[in-house]
Amino acid sequence: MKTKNLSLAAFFMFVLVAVFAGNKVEKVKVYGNCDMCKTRIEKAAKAVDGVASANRDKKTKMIDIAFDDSKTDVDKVEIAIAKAGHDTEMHKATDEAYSKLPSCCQYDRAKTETKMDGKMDMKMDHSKMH
Ligand SMILES: [Cu+2]
Repeated sequence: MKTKNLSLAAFFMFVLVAVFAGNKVEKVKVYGNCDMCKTRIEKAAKAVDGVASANRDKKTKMIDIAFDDSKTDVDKVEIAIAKAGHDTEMHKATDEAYSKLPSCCQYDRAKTETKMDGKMDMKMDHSKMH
């Protein structure tokens, strides 16, 4: 009976290792506004091969990404999100991808832009932009 319990315990250990091997959860910040953004971001993350689930909290802007680290990594997921038009701390969306977002989804990225090209010119003439 004792050996049976031991082998049972060993079996469960094996199952646990098999289930959790290669599975990682990472939390990263993704910029966006509304529920449409949330859906778009999660869809982009889940489209990456190896991603099991993605859940973004609208309030904290943090996305939980569960993925198989033998197949993908956070970098790849963040690049996919950036391609969908949303900035992450590590990967910025291109202006083109950003401009394709519906206007309600064009989150405030003034700060990140300043960081990106080092432009500190606040006297920019906005009338020329329209
Ligand atoms: Cu949106």
